[in-house]
Amino acid sequence: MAGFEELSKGVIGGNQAKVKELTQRLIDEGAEPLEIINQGLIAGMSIVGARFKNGEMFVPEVLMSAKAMGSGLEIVKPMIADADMPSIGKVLLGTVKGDLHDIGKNLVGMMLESGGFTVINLGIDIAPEQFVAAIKEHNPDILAMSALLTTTMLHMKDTIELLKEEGLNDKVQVIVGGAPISQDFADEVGAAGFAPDAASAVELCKRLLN
Ligand code: B1M
Repeated sequence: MAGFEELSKGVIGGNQAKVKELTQRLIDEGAEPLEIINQGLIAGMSIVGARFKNGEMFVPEVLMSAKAMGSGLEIVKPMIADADMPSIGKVLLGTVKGDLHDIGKNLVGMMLESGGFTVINLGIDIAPEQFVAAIKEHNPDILAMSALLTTTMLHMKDTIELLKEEGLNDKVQVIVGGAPISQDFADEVGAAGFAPDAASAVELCKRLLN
């Protein structure tokens, strides 16, 4: 069916009105909701992720694309039973204690959602105890922590230590990211992975769950 490619282009261009119109047109023409999501919306967002990683697209454009994708999803979601919604894993996301930066974290959350993950975004200033309580409540596959300050990044270590104490380290894989974080730091604190940007975070989560 024609139209999926046009829909992905709408997502890539961050054009909410076009994405809404094309999504509705595809539904009217009898396209399956899951096809619209996979071959149109997610296909477009995957290209956005790759271009962002290569430096061909920048943060404001990616945010526009994520919003455009969201406006298409809003239309098709009610047509799909919750059990059929494609989710390839659950990610619990938050900025660590004492840290109020959330622009990059939210971008990571949007890209993960666009990549097919269920994301529970806890917000900012999340203490190790709050991460642990949320893991017990939501049972995620992955815990993704963000830190932008050299003073707060150490709370990632505290959280991983607390997970071990609580016997949760076998149940959830921890990944870390944010401007001051490196692969060396991730190794040092015992995280399962590090992602330097939002697109890499999606790739990393997919790799860890494979
Ligand atoms: Co702040 N700030 N800030 N700040 N701030 C920085 C981080 C800083 C580098 C600026 C500087 O001095 N050059 C500096 C940190 C120095 C350091 O520790 N080494 C700094 C400072 C010092 C401070 C304050 C202490 C300033 C003060 O009050 N004296 C204060 C601290 C407040 C607090 O958190 N307790 C503070 C406050 C703020 C604002 C509130 C004003 C605002 C935040 C608004 C908000 O987030 N809602 C702010 C901002 C905007 C910045 C800069 C300018 C931009 C950060 C940003 O959003 N970048 C920043 C300087 C800079 O980075 N140029 C700075 C865009 C974003 C898309 O990138 O967050 O790196 P980023 O996310 C990337 C990757 O890192 C990665 O993917 C994202 C997308 O590709 N990623 C992950 C991020 N999280 C991930 C999680 C993952 C995986 C990947 O999961 C595994």
